[in-house]
Amino acid sequence: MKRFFSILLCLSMILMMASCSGIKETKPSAEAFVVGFSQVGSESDWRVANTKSMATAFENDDEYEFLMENARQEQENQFTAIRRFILEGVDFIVIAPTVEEGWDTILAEIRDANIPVIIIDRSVAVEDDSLYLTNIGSDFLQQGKLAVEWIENDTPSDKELKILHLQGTIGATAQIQRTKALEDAVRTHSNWKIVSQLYGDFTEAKAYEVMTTYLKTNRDIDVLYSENDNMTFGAMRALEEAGITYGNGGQVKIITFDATKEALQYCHDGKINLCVECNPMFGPDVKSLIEKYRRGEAIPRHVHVNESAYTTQNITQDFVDSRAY
Ligand code: GZL
Repeated sequence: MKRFFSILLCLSMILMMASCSGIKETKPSAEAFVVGFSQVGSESDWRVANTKSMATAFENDDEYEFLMENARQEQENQFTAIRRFILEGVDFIVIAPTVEEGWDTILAEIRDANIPVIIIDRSVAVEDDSLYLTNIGSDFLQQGKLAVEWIENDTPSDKELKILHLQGTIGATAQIQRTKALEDAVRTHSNWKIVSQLYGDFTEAKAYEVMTTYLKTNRDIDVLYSENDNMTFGAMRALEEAGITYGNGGQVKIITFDATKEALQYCHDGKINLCVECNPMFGPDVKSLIEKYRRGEAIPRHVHVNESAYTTQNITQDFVDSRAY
């Protein structure tokens, strides 16, 4: 409703101006429930699919007006967008946080403006978790554990294993938890060794750059543990250019996270050994949580999306073709 009065004020000003200039203005839908969404960026295929899922969920419903701001992976850009949402008097705010730290102040500003907020995808590390209604997203630690379990089943317990670790955006929940799963496993497997941890920022370009540099002086790798598909695609290109084989029957076994259609195709074709799913398609779930809130119904504090892991052995071409992202 806050937005109604700010729109009314804007509208009356526009109408005054229009009456002078003769410009016909379409009336903004003052009755719409306005959702302001601060998205991480467009760094990966996963993110693009998540944005599409969120936009589709709200833009097909006249009851909602959906305002999305792309932060280009910068937390400061998220703060700017959120302060604009507050000024505009949106009815609800949804945040996909770039990193976990640094959210206490802005979430308090949102609370002081009496605007409800949901955290999606990654999490925030705040003193007072009553500052947001719920966090809907993946269990990233479980994703990492699925990958570790695959390595355990695939590797004789007495074989030395050299693991190259490609990390996503440092401080993002997906990076923190996928890294924790691997580091915990290395501590309990004396024959496993992380030969290096490279920073790929969840992007193909950065991963290609750091892998190319690394492979100039290091070639002795058994497993690539890559924290998202786009970094994996960059790493595959660097491995090819260095003349190092990978996938089924190759020198380097590849483990990747997200399970986008392109990665699953590589998996089906034997070029990637394991795809751990990270489901971005939860826009409808976010909308139904908001509708529960609007009806005054209780909302769970954490909502996990269901996910699996895929190998060359357990997927078919029809399965790959059927994938939505
Ligand atoms: C996971 C999401 C991660 C994806 C990456 O939920 O936060 O960010 O795994 C994306 O592809 O960049």
